[in-house]
Amino acid sequence: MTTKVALEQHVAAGSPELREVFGGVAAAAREIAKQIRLAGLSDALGAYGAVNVQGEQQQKLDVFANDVMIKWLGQVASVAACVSEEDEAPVVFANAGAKYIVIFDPLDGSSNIDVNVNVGTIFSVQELQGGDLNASILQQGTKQAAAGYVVYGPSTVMVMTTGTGVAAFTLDDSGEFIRSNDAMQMPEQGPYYSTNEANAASWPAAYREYLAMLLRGDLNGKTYSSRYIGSLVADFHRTLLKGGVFLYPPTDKAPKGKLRLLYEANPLAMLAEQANGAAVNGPERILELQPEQIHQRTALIVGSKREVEALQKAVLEAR
Ligand code: FDP
Repeated sequence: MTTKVALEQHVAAGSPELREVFGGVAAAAREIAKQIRLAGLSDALGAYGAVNVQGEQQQKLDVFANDVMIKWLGQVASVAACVSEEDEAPVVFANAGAKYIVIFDPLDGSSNIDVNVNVGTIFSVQELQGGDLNASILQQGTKQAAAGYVVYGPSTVMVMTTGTGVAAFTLDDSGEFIRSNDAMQMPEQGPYYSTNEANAASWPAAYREYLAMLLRGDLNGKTYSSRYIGSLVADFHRTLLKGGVFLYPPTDKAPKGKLRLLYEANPLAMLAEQANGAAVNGPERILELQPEQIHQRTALIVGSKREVEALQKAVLEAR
C-alpha cells in the first residue's frame, strides 16, 4: 500500500513559510469547495449586484471566494499582502516580517458558476523584495516562489509547484488534500486545441492560419479535435493531463488579450513549464513579461511544447 502524503507534508520539504501559505490556500479551498457543492441549496448562486474593478458583474460566489481567501491568508504569519482579481488595490496585513504576497483569482470561470460546470481558484506566490510592495507585486513570472490552482469539479484537486515539478492533491472526505500525482508531465504534443472559436474572425491572421494548420493536420501529420469549457482552470487542467494547446489570442474587443497576467497567465505558465510545457503571449514567453499594472491583461497560449512553439514561430514570422 502506498503512503498517504498530505499537501502540507509535501511542501514542508521546501520551506516552512511556504508550507504555511499552502495551508492557508488549502483552508480557503476547502471552504469554497463546500459552498460550491451545496450552492443550489443555500442561495449562493446568481449575481451579487456589483461590478468589479474589471468592469465585470460579480457573482455571489466570486465575492464569497474572495472573502474566504483573504480571511484565511490574513491569518498566515508569512503572508504580507494579497492581490485579488476582485479588488482594485492590494489588501495589506499587519503580519510583521512576512515574506510572501499571494496574488489570486478567487473564482475563475464566472460564466460557469451557475450551471454546475467546473470553476477554479488560481494563485501565484511572490516574495516581498525589500519591503517595496508594489515592486514586489510587479515582478516577472520567472520570480514566482510558487503557483497553483484548485479545480472544483467532480473531485476538488489542487495542482501546485514550488519550482521543482508539479504535483496534484485530491480533497478527501476528511477535508485533507492528499497527493494523487507527484510528478505531472504534459505530453510533448496532444490531441486537442482549446479556444473560443467564435472570436476567430477578430484574431490576428497568424492565429487563424495556425488553427487552419492544426485542422489540416500540418503539424506533424496530426489532425486535432476541439475542447472548450470556458473556465480557464478546467481547460488548462485538461491540457496539462492530455496535452495540446489552449489559446486566448488578442481580439478586436480585447486587443491586449482577455486574461490577466499576474493571477491567471503567470501561475499557469509556471505550472506548464514545470511540467515540460510552454506558455507565450504570441511572440514572447509569458514568464519573462515585465508587469506594469496589477490587473494587466495578456494574450495566452499555453500547452504542449510542440503546439506552443509552432504558434510562437507563426506569430513571429507574420511580424
Ligand atoms: P469568465 O469570463 O467566465 O470569468 O478569466 C476569465 C474567463 O472566464 C476564463 O476562465 C475563461 O477561459 C475565459 O474568461 C472565457 O472567456 P470567453 O467567454 O470570452 O471565451
